[in-house]
Amino acid sequence: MLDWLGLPVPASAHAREVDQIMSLVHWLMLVLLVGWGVFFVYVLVRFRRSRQPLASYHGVKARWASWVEGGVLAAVVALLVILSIPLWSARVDALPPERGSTVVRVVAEQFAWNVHYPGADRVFGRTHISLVNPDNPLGLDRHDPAGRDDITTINRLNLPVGRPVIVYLSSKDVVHSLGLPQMRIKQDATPGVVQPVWFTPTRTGEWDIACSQLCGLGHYRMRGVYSIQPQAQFDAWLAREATLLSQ
Ligand SMILES: [Cu+2]
Repeated sequence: MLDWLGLPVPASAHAREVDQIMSLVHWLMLVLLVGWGVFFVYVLVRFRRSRQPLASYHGVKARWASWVEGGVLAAVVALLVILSIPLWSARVDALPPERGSTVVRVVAEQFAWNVHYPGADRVFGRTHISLVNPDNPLGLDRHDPAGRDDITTINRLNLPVGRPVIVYLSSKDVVHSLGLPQMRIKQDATPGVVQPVWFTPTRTGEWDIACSQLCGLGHYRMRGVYSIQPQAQFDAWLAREATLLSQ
């Protein structure tokens, strides 16, 4: 029932719930489109000039018109109150505990995604704007003890499958938007704000990170890759990056 929209593969724990709402909204819109379309054609024929030479200024008096309006209103309110608001609050009210989750910072800039892993100590090193340069786009302080083992990448977000991921999302310049279609995640990255986003990947695979806000002339090339990997593969990658750091 959910595949008729042609959505990307659902690869996170909450993906199907989002799809369900999208599907219901589309069904409602389809019913409205066809319903109003048929009614419009009926009105054109029924009130054509040859049959109705004099205009009526009183409008429709029939009861059924109000019932139809009321029905549409009830369907929209039901979608919002029964489905959308509970799903939204489940997504944003509380984060999963950091212990047991993969925690990562993503800092957007024109036109790249900077990714920051806390390393083996699970603590992010200090970052400061004065340290930002082309070789250190995150401004990470490697002299900070917590920052020595931190791993950074550009346009590559590797994550393990099967446990929650918390992304602390921010931006260095303008408003960008982290779009992970297969995770059913889309969140604006706003300068000056650190916005947490979380999801639980349920499927391995490699897909595009899309910037979903028109963020400047190079917006079209602000493309990254995210890869959902088995835990062992992810751990091996982190270990490899850690060895590269110590060389
Ligand atoms: Cu962007």
